Amino acid sequence: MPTLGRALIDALAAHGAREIFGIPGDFVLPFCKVIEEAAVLPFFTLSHEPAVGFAADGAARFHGGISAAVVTWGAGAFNLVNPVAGAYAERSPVVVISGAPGVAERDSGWQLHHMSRAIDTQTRIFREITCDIAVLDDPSTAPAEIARVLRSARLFSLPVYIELPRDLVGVEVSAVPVLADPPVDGGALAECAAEVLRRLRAARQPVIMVDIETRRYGVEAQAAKLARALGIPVVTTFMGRGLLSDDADVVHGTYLGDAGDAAITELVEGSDGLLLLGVILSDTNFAVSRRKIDIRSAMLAINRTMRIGHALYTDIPIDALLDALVALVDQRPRGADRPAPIASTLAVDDGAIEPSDIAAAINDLFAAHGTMPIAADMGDCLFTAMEIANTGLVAPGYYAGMGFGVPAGIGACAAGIGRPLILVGDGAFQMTGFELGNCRRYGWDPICIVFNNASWEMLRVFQPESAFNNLDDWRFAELAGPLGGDGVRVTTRRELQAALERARATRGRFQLIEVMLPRGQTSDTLARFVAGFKAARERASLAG
Ligand code: TPW
Ligand code: MG
Repeated sequence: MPTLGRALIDALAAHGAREIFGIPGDFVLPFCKVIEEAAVLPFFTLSHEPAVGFAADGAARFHGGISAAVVTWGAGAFNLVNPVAGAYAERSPVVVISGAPGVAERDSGWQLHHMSRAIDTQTRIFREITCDIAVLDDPSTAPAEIARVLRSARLFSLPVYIELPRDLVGVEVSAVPVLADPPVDGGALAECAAEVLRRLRAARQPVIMVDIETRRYGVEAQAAKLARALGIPVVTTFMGRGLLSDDADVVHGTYLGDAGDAAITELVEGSDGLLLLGVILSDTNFAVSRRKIDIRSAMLAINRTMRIGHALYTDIPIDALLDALVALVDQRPRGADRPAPIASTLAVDDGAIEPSDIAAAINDLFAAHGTMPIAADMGDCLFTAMEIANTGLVAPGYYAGMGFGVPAGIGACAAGIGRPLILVGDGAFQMTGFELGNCRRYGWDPICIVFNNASWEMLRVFQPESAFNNLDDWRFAELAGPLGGDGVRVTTRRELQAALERARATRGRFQLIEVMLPRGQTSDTLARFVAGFKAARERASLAG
C-alpha cells in the first residue's frame, strides 16, 4: 500500500499532471520530500507563491490538462489566492495542494503559526475559488476524495483544492482510482447536435467563434474540421486569441468589436448563425462593440451546457458535441477562403520604437524562423500581441490580472512545449519578473521582451491626468546578468530587430530584451480598445 503522500503524487500523474510547482514550508516539508524522492513528476520551486500559481496555470494551459501548485499552509496558500481566482475565471485546472497542521497537533492549545482567523479560514477561502475541495484528514476516505477532486478538475476545467495534514503524509492508504466521466445522454446529444447543424446550414452568414474551452478540452482540431467541412469562417475572441493556430486556413482573425478589423466585426455582428464554442461572455470579449450581438439567437456551448435560443441542453460536454457534429457533416472540405498572412511592416531604421513595431519585428522573426508560443501579461503588451500572427498564446485576457506573463512563460518552459516568448510591461515585470532568476537552475531559456515605458500606460489611457501612473526607470536589462541571463536595452527599430535575432540564436540562458518606449504611446489596438470601452461605459451610464 502506498503512503498518502505517494498516492497523491501517483494520482496527479495518472490524471495527466506533468509537473509540480511549489515553495516549501514546514507544514508541507514532508510532502515535498516525498515529491522529490518519488521522482514521479519534476518539482520546480520558484521564489514567490503568486508565480507558483501562475506557472501551474500557464503549464496547464500550454499542455492541456491539470498542473499542480504545492504550498505551505497560511502564508504560502494565501499568496496563491489571486492566481487561483484568475485560473477559475479563465477555466484553468490548477490543482492546489496545501500542507496543513497535523491532525494530532490541532488541539495542542497553542495558536498555530500561519493561522489567520481560524483553522478552517483557508479552506473556506479556497472553496470560493475552486470547483471541488478535499481535506484529507481521514486516511480511509482520502483516496476516494482525491479521485473525485481530480476528476472534477478535468471535467470542469477549473481549479481544485487539496489540503494535506503534515502528520498523515506517511500513513498507508489504498491507491487512488481514476474515475470514469459521467455518461452522456446520447439522445440529448444527438438532438442538440442536429439542431446546431440545422441552424448553421440555414444561416445566411454562419460564423464559429472560439474561446478558451476549445483549448481546455482539446477540441481545436475538431472545431477546425467542422468549420472546414461546412465552409464556415472561424474567429477567436480576445481571450481566445491564439486558438486554432495550427489551422490558420479557417481562422479569419480575432473579434475585437470597434477596436478590431472592421471586416471581422461585420462578419460577427451581422451573423444570423453564430456558434460560440466555449466562449466566455465577458466585457473584455464583447463590450467594445456598438452593435450588440444578440446572444439569445446565438448558440452557446460553455460549461457543459448548450444554449440554443431559449432552449438549454445540460450535461453536453463540448468534446462530445464536436465529435457528434463532425460525424454528421460531409468530411470533404469546402474551400474556406484563406486569410491573408500578416505582411512584414517593420521599418528597420534608427527611428524610435512604437509598441506596434514590436509586433512587426516579432512577425518578421516568426516568418524567418518559425513561430514560438507566447505568454503575455496584462498591459499594452497583450494588445500588441493581437497584432502578432496567430500562434499559441496564453494571457489573462478576461481576468486581466498583472504578473502572469513571466511565470506563465516559465510554466511553458516546464511543460516542454517549446521555447516561449514572454511579453510583459515594466509595471507587471516589477511584480513577478524576478522569477526569471529561476531559469538557470532548470536550464530554461525563454525570450522575455519588457515593454519599458516607465509607466502604467494602460491606466494612463483611461486617466491621463494622474501623475501616479509615472514609474521609475528600473534598467531591467542590467538585472539580467546577475539573474543568470543576458539582457539588452534597445531604443531603435534596428536595435530591436538585431536583439531579437541574437536572442533567438542564443540558447541555454534566458534572454531579456528591454524595449524603451516613450510614455503616452500605445499600440493602435489598445488605443481603439480603450476608446471603445469608454464609449460602452458612457452608453451604459446614459441608459442607466
Ligand atoms: C494585479 C490594474 C491594469 S493595467 C496596469 C495596471 C496597474 C498598468 C500596467 O503597467 P505595465 O504595462 O505592466 O507597465 P503598460 O503597457 O500598461 O505600461 N494590479 C493587478 N492587475 C491589474 N490589472 C491592475 C493592478 C492595471
Ligand atoms: Mg508600462
